[in-house]
Amino acid sequence: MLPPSRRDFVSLTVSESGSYTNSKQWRRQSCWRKWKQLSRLQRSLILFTLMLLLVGGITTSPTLIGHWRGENEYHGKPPFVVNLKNEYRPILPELPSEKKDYHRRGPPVLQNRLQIKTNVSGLLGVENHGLDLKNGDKGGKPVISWRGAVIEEEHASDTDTKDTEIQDDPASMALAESRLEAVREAFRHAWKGYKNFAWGHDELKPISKSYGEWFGLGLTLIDALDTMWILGLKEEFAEARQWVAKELSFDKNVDVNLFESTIRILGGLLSTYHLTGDALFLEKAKDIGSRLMPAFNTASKIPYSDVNIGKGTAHSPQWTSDSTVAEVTSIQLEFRELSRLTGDPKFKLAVMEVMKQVHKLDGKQDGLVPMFINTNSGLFTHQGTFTLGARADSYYEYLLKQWIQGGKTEKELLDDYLQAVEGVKKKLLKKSAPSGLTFVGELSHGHFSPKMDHLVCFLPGTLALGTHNGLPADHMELAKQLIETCYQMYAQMETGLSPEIAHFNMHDGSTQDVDVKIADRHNLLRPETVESLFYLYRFTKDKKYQQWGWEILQNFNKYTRVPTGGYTSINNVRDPASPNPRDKMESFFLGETLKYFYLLFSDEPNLISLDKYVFNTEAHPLPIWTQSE
Ligand code: DMJ
Repeated sequence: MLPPSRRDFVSLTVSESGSYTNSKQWRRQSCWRKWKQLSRLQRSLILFTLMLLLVGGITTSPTLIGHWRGENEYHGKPPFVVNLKNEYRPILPELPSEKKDYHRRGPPVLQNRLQIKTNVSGLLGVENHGLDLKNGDKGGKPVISWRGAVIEEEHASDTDTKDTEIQDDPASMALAESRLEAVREAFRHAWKGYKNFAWGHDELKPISKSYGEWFGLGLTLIDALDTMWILGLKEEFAEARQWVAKELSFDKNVDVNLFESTIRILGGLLSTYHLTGDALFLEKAKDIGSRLMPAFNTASKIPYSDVNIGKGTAHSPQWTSDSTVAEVTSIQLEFRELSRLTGDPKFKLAVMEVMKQVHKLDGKQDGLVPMFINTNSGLFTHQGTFTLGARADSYYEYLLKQWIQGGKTEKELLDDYLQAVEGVKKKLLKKSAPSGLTFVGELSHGHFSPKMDHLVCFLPGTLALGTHNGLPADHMELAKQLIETCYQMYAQMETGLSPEIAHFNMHDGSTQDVDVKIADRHNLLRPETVESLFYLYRFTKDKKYQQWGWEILQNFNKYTRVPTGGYTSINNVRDPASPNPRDKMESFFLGETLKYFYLLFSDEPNLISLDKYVFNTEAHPLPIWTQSE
């Protein structure tokens, strides 16, 4: 781990107007250079004079003293200062216009609220309005950080390489900012479509300018909340928050899928609560979490797939009493966090019972799990097929992430994860021809299939995260090989966009690595490759990962952007002349894909530090618990 950066300003840039002013950055650069050219004595003298002025100013300014004592209109809660322009900002009182509505104030306060040692009961119901409160070591009064998006020098950086030079280079900074702005612009465009044609509904249908319902719960809006916060889209966030406060009700006679509503709705509400400190989101999270609990009332304690959140009843799909393995093992991060926040262990106990059973279950091969599990018997069914793709994928992801969330203390989770990675290497990993790309295939009753879902592209990111947390270095090597493959799944297509499923050629004499069956040529705006590019860039600082992501974003803009607002999934990534829009923008495009693009293009390692947060499988960051909890 490298010594932390000693920069004094926040590198997150949140531009109110959306316009980028290059000249300001140049001015800051040259000031900084001049400062560095001064002698130590000169710097000390200047700092001493500034200190004198500051102390003098504080002791004679009743307004500021009032702020610190809480004697103001915030009823004892000090305000926080928006750092909108990537500038060092001294302690200043708030702008008058920002005092009216804290939701308009941005910027994202990304301090992990857990790791600042606020106790659980203290968190409940508290509205700290974006304040960055740091308790003193021995429970003393909180100290206020005025630095908005949070960068504490003493906190370790995510990256293993020195990135200060990269950030100091004006050309790199300008490039990064223009890409970040491109992501904000893409988000605004997607949001425009959603707002105009699908407001409050689950999904935008951008071509027909209408909407689709899945659960009837405003899925896209909830999934996108923390993305807006992270991107600094204050007005959009405020409007969405208003909808959650006024319109969102879970008291509805509707069947929802346990997994999908947990990762998108419960996960989205919990992470937004953590980022904003706004108790509204915690209240909503408690409500939906409680309403999902009937799913666990089964003979085996393996949950049903569907719950009626109005009636409090749950059931399997009509055609089977099975649940999907990935679904029942990828709800743990969210329910565990809900227990921690509410102090009610029932949520955690229910989901950990599932993990305990799956841990002991027969039918795994080298740590690899089948795709189905029966809610009556609690046993794996349809055994014999092993994949890292659909129906199993996030089981592996959540083994590692639960271990990280819990402070790396739950050994069974780690053991299962490590064994599974060895299983992947032994049974599923092969090389393609002619280029020798490493890919993860599938096993069906002993027969290897060179089929790889785009969903598998979560794996490089997860492997890299494991190495970052002390797991073997060869996981990182594998991650680098696999992300190259995932990138090639885009680059080798005529549109530069990946198909849903690729088949890799393995025989000598092949002229191309990737084949795509006609039925697999669609692209649903999925996030997994961008997600992994983000992890790989965060940990290596290798610019090629940003470059690959940039190419992908441009191709999304070229082939999936709908002029009247929104982005659409497409049917044919092999036909640039006619990609054939499907007329659907999945909620994860805003919840995950655009968020990971933004984090990928940001050079700020503390913009959602991976040492403080763990992302759920829908890209909603949840706090890593400290050892004492
Ligand atoms: C998301 O809902 C989640 O990432 C899930 O784990 C897999 N499928 C989609 C995105 O592709």
